Amino acid sequence: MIVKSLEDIIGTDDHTKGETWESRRFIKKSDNVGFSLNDTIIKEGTESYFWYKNHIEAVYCIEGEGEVETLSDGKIYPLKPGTMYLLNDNDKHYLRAKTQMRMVCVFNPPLVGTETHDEDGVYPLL
Ligand code: 9YT
Repeated sequence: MIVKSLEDIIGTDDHTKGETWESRRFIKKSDNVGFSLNDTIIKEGTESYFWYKNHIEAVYCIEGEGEVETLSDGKIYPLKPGTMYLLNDNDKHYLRAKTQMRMVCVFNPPLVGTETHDEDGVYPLL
């Protein structure tokens, strides 16, 4: 069994930072369980464009408020603690944080842990 706390991760190599977010990597590809799990902060007042064309991501909001918009149809879904979205069509999307949001993110295939978005909002398949 593997047991970790947020304080074990903060400030280590498993604490990855992007322009609008930071992510604490709890479970990574090296754990060999078929998915990864992150505790992610989305900064207040930011808009991010993401496209996980190589991954399926489930996102569960546990703190804060914002919205996610799917580019294909322009639909906007409000986000608040207790709301989950699943990008099951590798959906291109905008994520907007009205206040700082905290999200639990699960990826399949699992992240190696060092991924950050390229200019297309994509994570490489590592
Ligand atoms: C919700 C979202 O996609 N945030 C960007 C960071 C990513 N989820 C990650 O690497 O944890």
